[in-house]
Amino acid sequence: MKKAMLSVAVIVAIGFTSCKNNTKKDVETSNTAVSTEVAMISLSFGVRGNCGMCKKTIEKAAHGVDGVERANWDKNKKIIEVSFDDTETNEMAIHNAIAASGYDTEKVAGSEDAYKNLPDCCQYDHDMLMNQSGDIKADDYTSQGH
Ligand SMILES: [Cu+2]
Repeated sequence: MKKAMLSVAVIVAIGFTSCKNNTKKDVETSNTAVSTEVAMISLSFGVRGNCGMCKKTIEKAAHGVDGVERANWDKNKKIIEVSFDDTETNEMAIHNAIAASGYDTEKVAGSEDAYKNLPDCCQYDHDMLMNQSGDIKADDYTSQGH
């Protein structure tokens, strides 16, 4: 009889231990999720363009870069906001992809061949001002540091 009681106690003890282990695992998983988010970088830079079709082309080009999670071009301000995983890509890769689709960014001139193939309404003026909000100036942008 005493022996039976003892084995019940042992089983209960094992039960508690495995519960504790499960809890610990959950905590570790959520820590990993947090550190993934820290690797995301968000920034914005000037891109020339005219209309909603330009917006589609520019954003599609940005999304074509592996690691880009979000791309939103503002046709009034001539600014694109991008979020990307900096372990997978970098800012210049996004500039280059947009330039290859025919659009000037503030660091890379757009491909002339791609520009010629854009619809007439999209053939923007190469002298167009970028970053028209006044919120983001070229100087502020550079001082974001690298
Ligand atoms: Cu357009």
